[in-house]
Amino acid sequence: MSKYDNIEELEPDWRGAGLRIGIVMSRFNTDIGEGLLSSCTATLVKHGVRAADILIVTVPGALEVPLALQKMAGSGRYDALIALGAVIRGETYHFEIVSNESCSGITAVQLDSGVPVANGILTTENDDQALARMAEKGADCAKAAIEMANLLRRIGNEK
Ligand code: INI
Repeated sequence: MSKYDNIEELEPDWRGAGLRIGIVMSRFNTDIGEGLLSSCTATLVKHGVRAADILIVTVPGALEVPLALQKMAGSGRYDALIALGAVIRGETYHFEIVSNESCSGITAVQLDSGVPVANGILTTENDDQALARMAEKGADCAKAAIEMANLLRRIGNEK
């Protein structure tokens, strides 16, 4: 039950067995993307997701991520999706446009489709900040995707 008397609470469930996960990675900052991807896939597998149930696709940049996610969400084949990439301020004059448009597109996909999308597009001032954050961010996204897939299966089927 829960720590609140007589009130049911759905606890986070990080068991990944049987879940089908799609990952879209931006290749724009490949080293960061690969770092995000390796910690993300390792965490998915550690939590029980089968390698055969994961599909990785790559796109040129963060602005292409939402469209690939939208196509995957519409296929009905995935319980959750994960967006990975990095937008680095030092490398672009249109940092705000790329990061904001990518982020709002990713949010739109999950709200329009009902398929959860974990957002692992890092937005940083420089390479060093992205390198420092990539391992934790990739793992966080793996756990968020599993948790949200399990949560959405349970909401509406309580008790
Ligand atoms: N794409 C990124 O993923 N990260 C960036 O830092 C970046 N910068 O710096 O511009 C970036 N731009 C490319 C963009 O996402 C598109 O691929 C491009 O505009 C073609 O549509």
